[in-house]
Amino acid sequence: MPASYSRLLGVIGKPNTGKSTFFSAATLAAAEIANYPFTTIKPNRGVGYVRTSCVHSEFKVQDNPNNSLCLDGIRLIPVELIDVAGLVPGAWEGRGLGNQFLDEIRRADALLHIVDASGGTDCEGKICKAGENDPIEDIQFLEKEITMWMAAILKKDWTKVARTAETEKKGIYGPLEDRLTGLGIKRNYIFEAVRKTGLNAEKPTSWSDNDFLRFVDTLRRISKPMLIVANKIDLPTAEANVERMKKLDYTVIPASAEAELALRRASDKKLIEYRPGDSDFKITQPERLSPTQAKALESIREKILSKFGSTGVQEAINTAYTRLLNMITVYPVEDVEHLSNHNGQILPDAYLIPQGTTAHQFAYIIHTELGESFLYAVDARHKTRIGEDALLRDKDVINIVSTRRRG
Ligand SMILES: Nc1nc2c(ncn2[C@@H]2O[C@H](COP(=O)(O)OP(=O)(O)OP(=O)(O)O)[C@@H](O)[C@H]2O)c(=O)[nH]1
Ligand SMILES: [Mg+2]
Repeated sequence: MPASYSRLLGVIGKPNTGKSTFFSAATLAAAEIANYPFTTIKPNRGVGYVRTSCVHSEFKVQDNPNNSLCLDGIRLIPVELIDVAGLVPGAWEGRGLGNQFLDEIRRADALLHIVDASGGTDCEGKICKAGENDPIEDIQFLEKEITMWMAAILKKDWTKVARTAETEKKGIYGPLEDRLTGLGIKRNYIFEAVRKTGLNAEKPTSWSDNDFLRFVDTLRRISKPMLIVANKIDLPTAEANVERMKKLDYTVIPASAEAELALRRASDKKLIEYRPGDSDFKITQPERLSPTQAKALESIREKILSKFGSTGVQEAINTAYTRLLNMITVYPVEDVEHLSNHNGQILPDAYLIPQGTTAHQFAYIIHTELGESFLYAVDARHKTRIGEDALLRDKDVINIVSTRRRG
């Protein structure tokens, strides 16, 4: 299986909001779920999917997926998720499972913040009266925690770093990059944060404490983009909160992780026909369902699917990839006529790659050797030759022509 251009999604939030339920629903991997805070201590890693309509129907071919799955025209491309311990206020200073949690999201490229939209858990995840907790406060506190954690990492020797950067006239980018690579933060993110905040990178000693925090907060938004999963929408107190959250400047996906988990498990047992992200399901074996199960499924249909269009779990993962990470899907093939690889498998692979990737960069993503021996690419849809600098588009089917034969 070719290495996919993989990104890691961090499933985060305060305790008891449904992170592990979301993770389990998305990956069908086992994860402990319970109605009290800090059920998860050790992180769970698993594979979920980005859902996209497969190009095989457009090309009128039968495909043989290899690095991904294809369910009746829906291509599911594997992506990695990590479910971590809950975060409580003061985590950056070590409260709760604080720093341990934060360390686990170092490698995450984007964050799914699971919020209890029903307001039924307090700021530490303990059950409270439904509607009593304000999820908007949960959003704000979590962002602050992550910013403070990043600031604490940078602050340690900031004065010295800032002074040296100025006296040696080397600028602040190199030293910042050294300290931030462990958090998956690249130099271009640092450039962007400096530009957005309008701070003087040549004179970091002139930055006030407030400037410094503003810089770190901007850097967090750029390097760890986040969306809000407004979970537990099956509960009556959630709806008004979802509407309030949507008025703020966040991407908010209403969700019921519990409903998705029930549907995925029923589908896994072949009791229903349901693909992740579908807006409805079909009961295939009514005789095998108990009256309670049948009622629970009907309630999911009525209260969630018909009302919100889906359970939101798949939509959250897709939105993270398309909107937060700006990824597109491209299908590499070795034979433009048959859309196959050298084994004759048709449309075997679907790659998630960043928008703005050129044909030549794509060759490197597939294989270093293919990048090095790149000649040109062929767009299989239009049967046209495209140059190395051509930007690939979503759902492109691309053949890379190189000086070497692969096999
Ligand atoms: N009503 C409702 N309950 C949910 C939903 N998702 C999760 N829950 C419940 O919320 C509780 C906490 O779920 P978990 O998935 O363990 O939450 P967590 O965020 O991983 O919790 P910690 O690991 O303790 O931080 C459990 O009782 C779940 O059944 C949902 O969509 N709707
Ligand atoms: Mg958990």
